[in-house]
Amino acid sequence: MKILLIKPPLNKTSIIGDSLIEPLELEILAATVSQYPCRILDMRIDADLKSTLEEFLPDLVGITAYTTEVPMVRGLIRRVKVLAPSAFVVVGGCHASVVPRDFFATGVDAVAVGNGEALFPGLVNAIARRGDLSQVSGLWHRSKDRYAYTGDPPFLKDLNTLPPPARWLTQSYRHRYFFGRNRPAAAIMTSRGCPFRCSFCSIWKMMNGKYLVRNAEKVVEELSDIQERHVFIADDNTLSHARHAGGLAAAIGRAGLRKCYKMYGRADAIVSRPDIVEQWRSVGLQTVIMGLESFQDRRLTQFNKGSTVDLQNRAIEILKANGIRVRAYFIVDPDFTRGDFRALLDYVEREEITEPMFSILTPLPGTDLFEQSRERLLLDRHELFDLVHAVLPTRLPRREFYAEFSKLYRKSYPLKKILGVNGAPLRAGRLVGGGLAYLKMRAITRRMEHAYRIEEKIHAETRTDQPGIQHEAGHPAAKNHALPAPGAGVSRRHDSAELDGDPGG
Ligand code: B12
Ligand code: SF4
Repeated sequence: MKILLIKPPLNKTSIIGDSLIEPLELEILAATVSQYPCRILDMRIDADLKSTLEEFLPDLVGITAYTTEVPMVRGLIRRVKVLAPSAFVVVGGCHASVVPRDFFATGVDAVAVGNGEALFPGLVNAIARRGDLSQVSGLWHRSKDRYAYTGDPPFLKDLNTLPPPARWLTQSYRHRYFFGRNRPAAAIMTSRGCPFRCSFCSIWKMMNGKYLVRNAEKVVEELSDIQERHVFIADDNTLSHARHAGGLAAAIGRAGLRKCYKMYGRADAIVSRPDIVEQWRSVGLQTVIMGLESFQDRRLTQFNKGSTVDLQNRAIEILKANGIRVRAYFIVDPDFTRGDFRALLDYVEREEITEPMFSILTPLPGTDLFEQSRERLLLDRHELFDLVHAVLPTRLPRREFYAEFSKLYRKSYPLKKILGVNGAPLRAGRLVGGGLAYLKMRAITRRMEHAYRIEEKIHAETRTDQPGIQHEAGHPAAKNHALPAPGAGVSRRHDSAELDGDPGG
């Protein structure tokens, strides 16, 4: 029983690309079935699907997909079905979990819902023994001309019983993974889920509202095996569990690990426990990524963020006082006027936020925001749900909206800042590195200005042959919060759906 796990290639239309992170989801899945020969093909780096299939001859091919990757993954499934007709093909991940039927037309053998650790070993064993797939919970599986649902997937209860991710399977790619200017960079998860309920976020839905943390010793053990000096902590929210965050920093300190960390953190957690921030700084915390989202309390309330602008400002001060870089994410509402764009830029300048990132408010399938705004969706192509396209109507004319959006980046990253001059003597290395970064940023902002052209092109090319975003969300985990629409991935045992479109690929 040979297993091939695939990370799809990068979208050609993707505008921002300042990181390439290891496919943790696939390494995590592979670790759960380590008794079988397994390979990971990261097509963002190695696109040679044909040779890999011909040489490895997998019995099972598992593919992961974000919403933006749906069209690409549909094509990929069809190619695998042609090149390796006898392989069982399963797709999973955060999009498959909320809109499983988006993959039915490809002829995929199964769509996995929810966290894969609990489901994958059962699925692999069932296929190896030609067993009954209806016994594997959390699966939409092909059965004659229908897809049958096997019922709610088992939810993760304890992260400490899981084996460490199978990083050896990405050994040949590892030097290529990076985050910003940190290369090579590894990724690790120390917790899963988030206790907050932001309306635009799908994470808490995916985890059924649960927030799980790992034992500090287990994390330190995993960190000790990581070769890279730069480590991106890919948790959704590391600092909100004070005991976990503090205990982890202490354990890293005791182990004497010398690494540089980047992590997500909320303003309220930072303000309530500045001592934990200090503790982390002393063990190598370099950057905190904060979803500040807005410069106005009323919008924070609207997003159900559970934070205030005052808290954010205090958190920024604490991080700066500790010499920790702040990468701050802001949401640009399609409703923005020119005045709003100006006010956001003023806020970024006033608070001296050196690494602001901007994304456009996007109702990702499975979120509360999707439920609230699905009737207003203007664009329905999956690729455009990349947070740099306005899929909802804009108040400003679209061209002007994108010009203003691009200006946010241009003005926030002037040449002087990218070169890191600030009165210090300019070294050759920094001049070259900074110069290249500046040119890259200019290219990105120019593409953003013309984002409306990309949206027109994608719409024209795909409107006729690919179904767009489904107006349905069906993750069983979301059933208490968002309303699954009729016919969507509902959670009754052995529910079924017609195969729609071409099943053969
Ligand atoms: C790190 C990260 C990134 C990294 C890339 C990571 C990578 N290796 O690809 C970077 C920074 C580049 C990035 C970029 C983007 N990201 Co991002 N990112 C994350 C983050 C924080 C962690 C990802 C991770 O490692 N998760 C850990 C793994 C274990 O979780 P998982 O992927 O869900 O996998 C589990 C299950 O889904 C399932 N599973 C997954 N695949 C498969 C396959 C099979 C066969 C099976 C059986 C099961 C299965 O089992 C896994 C184990 O439980 C998540 C948040 C999150 N918690 O996931 C957001 C998240 C994935 N990102 C998101 C978004 C929107 C984006 C961007 C569009 C944002 C942007 N404009 O830059 C881009 C899109 C990139 C693209 N390729 O299109 C959304 C995706 C929502 C969606 N519906 O697609 C998330 C969920 C955050 C959110 N706010 O909702 N991201
Ligand atoms: S946006 Fe961040 S704080 Fe809000 S629910 Fe998602 S992970 Fe939690």
